[in-house]
Amino acid sequence: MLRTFAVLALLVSPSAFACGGKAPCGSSCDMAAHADATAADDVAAAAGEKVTLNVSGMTCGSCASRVTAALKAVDGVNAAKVDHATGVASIAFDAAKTDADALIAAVAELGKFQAKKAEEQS
Ligand SMILES: [Cu+2]
Repeated sequence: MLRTFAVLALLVSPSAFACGGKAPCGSSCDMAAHADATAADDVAAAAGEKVTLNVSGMTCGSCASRVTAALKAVDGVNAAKVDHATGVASIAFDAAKTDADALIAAVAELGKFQAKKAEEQS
């Protein structure tokens, strides 16, 4: 558990970004986006409305980092966490400032990934 957290911390820390400017998937790093990623990683503990998106097109941790950074750059996002292996993006946001459609659009703007709202679990 502690180890998992350490790995996650490495993934989201710009200085520790493993690809050094060249993501393993062949796309270049967007370091500006990484620097912008100030929102929290703990979605469950964050305030606001929660939404889960399914993101397709991610092939590695660098992809997940780019999607995470794009989500966190959206005004009103309190926390975001993205898993490239499952394609699941969890976001906590202020419903007065943004909505799921804006989050989906932010992912689409990266050009490489497609997001859609996960099926509601009831
Ligand atoms: Cu990648």
